[in-house]
Amino acid sequence: MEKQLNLLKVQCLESISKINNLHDLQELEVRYVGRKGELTMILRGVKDLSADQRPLIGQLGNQVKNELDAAFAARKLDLEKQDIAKKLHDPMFDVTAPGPEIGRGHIHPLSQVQQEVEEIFNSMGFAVMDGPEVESEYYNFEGLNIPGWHPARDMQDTFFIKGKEDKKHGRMVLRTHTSPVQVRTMEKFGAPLRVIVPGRTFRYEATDASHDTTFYQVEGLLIDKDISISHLKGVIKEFLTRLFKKEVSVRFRPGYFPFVEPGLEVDFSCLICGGKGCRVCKHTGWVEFLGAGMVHENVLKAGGIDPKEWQGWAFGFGLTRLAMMRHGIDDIRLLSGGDLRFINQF
Ligand code: FA5
Repeated sequence: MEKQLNLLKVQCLESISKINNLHDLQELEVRYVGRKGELTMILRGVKDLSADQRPLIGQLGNQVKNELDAAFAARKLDLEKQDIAKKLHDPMFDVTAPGPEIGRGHIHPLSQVQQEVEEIFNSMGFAVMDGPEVESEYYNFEGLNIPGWHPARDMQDTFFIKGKEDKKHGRMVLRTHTSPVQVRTMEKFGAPLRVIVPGRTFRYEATDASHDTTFYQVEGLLIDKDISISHLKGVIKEFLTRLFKKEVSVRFRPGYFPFVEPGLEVDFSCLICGGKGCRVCKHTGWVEFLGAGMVHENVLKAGGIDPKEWQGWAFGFGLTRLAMMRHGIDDIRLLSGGDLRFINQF
């Protein structure tokens, strides 16, 4: 077997040196060192050798295999270099031709909808604001008329950040809504105000087709003189009509949020099932779209605005749910699932 191995090595090395194209080299490699190649066949006999012969021949077999692998790799590199050199001297080879196209990314469907929302509100005179995702308890709750003892805190049970605490602002939380930016903008700019605040929000929630622990909202805030709910209705209807480019049915219900008085819940007809009922609208035909109402006087005061002189309304809607409607997506979790087969459809 030792002789067989040495003979095979000499023959293979000689054949490698004579090969002058990559295709033949690959065939030769399969013939000698492939899974069913000659070397493998010889080595299959090792198990039948005597106990003292087995390690010696086994070792030689490995050595031959390593030498042949190295010889194949070296010859492959040589032939590739020759190939490139040949191409460069070929008058028909265009060195300036572009290489293979590099795959390009595209804007995430959520960001696409966010851009559309910003454009529509911009055109109605609203500025786009931003606020911190890790927020103080004060701005997320107290400043919005939700003190620590208030039962409404339970509606937005949330994630607290360990370790950071400050006397005035309390603990730090992952904001549960974009509403904290209401008091922040009032403090910074005073009245009158016309802003929207798109951003990421977090809740301690069990997930399902329409609920996630991380989702996007858009806050709207308008403070001026002689402002009423009818202005809110007009703005929401105009916004939805422009966004969906068709009449969407909107329904107003009384709602409770400690930072508005009176408070409203606004739903729109489910565009996934056309109002017939599906798992996204929980078989009701309506999708919970936004919470809204006239800004509570305690919130105006927290923002340094005199409630006797100014009024306003605020709303907050789920941008993620809007993106689902816009693109007919029937499970919210797909949007942050990172599956390229899904995301590349947009
Ligand atoms: C709020 O978050 C209030 N801050 C809205 C508000 C602003 C009311 C200003 C009054 C004045 P609510 O918890 O209902 O309200 O959430 C608003 C929207 O966020 C919902 O209508 C829904 O579209 C979306 N949303 C809420 N929870 C989730 C969730 N877990 N996953 C996805 N979207 C959600």
